[in-house]
Amino acid sequence: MLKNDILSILKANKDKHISGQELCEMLNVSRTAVWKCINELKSDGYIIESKHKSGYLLMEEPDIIDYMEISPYLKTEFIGRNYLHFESISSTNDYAKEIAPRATDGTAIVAEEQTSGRGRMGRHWVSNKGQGIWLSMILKPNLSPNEAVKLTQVAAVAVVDSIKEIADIRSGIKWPNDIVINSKKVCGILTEMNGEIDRVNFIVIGIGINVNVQNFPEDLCGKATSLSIETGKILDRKPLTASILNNFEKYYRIFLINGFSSIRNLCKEYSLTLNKDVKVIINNNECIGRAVDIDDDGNLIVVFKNGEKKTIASGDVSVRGLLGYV
Ligand code: BTX
Repeated sequence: MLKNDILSILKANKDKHISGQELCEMLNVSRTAVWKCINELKSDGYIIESKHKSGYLLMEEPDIIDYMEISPYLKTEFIGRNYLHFESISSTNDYAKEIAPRATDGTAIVAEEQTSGRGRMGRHWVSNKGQGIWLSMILKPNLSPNEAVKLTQVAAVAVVDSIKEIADIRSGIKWPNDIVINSKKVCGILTEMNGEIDRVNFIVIGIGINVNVQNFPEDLCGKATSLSIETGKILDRKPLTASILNNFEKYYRIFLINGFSSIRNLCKEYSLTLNKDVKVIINNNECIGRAVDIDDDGNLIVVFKNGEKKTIASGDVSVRGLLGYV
């Protein structure tokens, strides 16, 4: 795409002006085409100085996570290669489900803001403008529905690695779908599926990460945090977005080839739930037990006070730590 090529050249030449003529020759296009793209970039929020005789200079880039901005960091083959970016959307998961029947495997939908971001069981997910990564991926694997539910944990492992890689901070997984730092939720994962009894048509994995959020609504204070709050820095969302897609593709491939057991050790290593007392809520009944293992199917193994050992499948239950959020 010409606009992308022009932006790459301007980014690589931040110390000197590049003339319209040079751009035309480098890209083998007309002056008018270059001028049109420069104007488009300006309306996308790029501040570009245009100087008579010297040419164009990129002065400032907008803080957005569209494909042009994240692609220099993207190493995937198919995850995120079809990438749809929105200024504002109701919910990236809702949109993903709408387009999934026609979309290619690995399509990513990313928004700067969600007006009706969702958690599990219709719970609201706060998705402030430009302060997080609100992302959904459409997957079309040849899997049965009970295999597909394990993908939440595959995504969780990818997110923990990306947070370490980009923010240089250790996070952990509150089984099965939350990423937590210092006992507060920094990321939630929502996996939704469309299929038959024995076959998946498509899966949508929604990931919401609080990156530069500074303030949360009152009801989330003490429960939610952001990477910025935890590190004391404003973080660049671009490499983080790409890193999540990169790491997800890596683990997704391992999962498809070798099954969940190949990811299990990392899930256990990153787990904040294991070896803790947990309150398991099944059909409004609360039982207290100790989380002792995650099995080869991604289930949580809990030993209850009466000695009874139970296999808890995600989706069946709500698991809460007894002390604090974890
Ligand atoms: P969950 O049901 O486990 O968590 C939802 C709960 O988390 C809420 O009831 C609230 O207490 C708390 N919460 C709400 N917003 C935030 C926040 N920003 N940070 C921390 N805690 C919060 C978790 O569901 C799954 C969330 C997935 C969100 C992604 S964003 C992209 C995609 N699109 C979409 O609509 N949802 C997913």
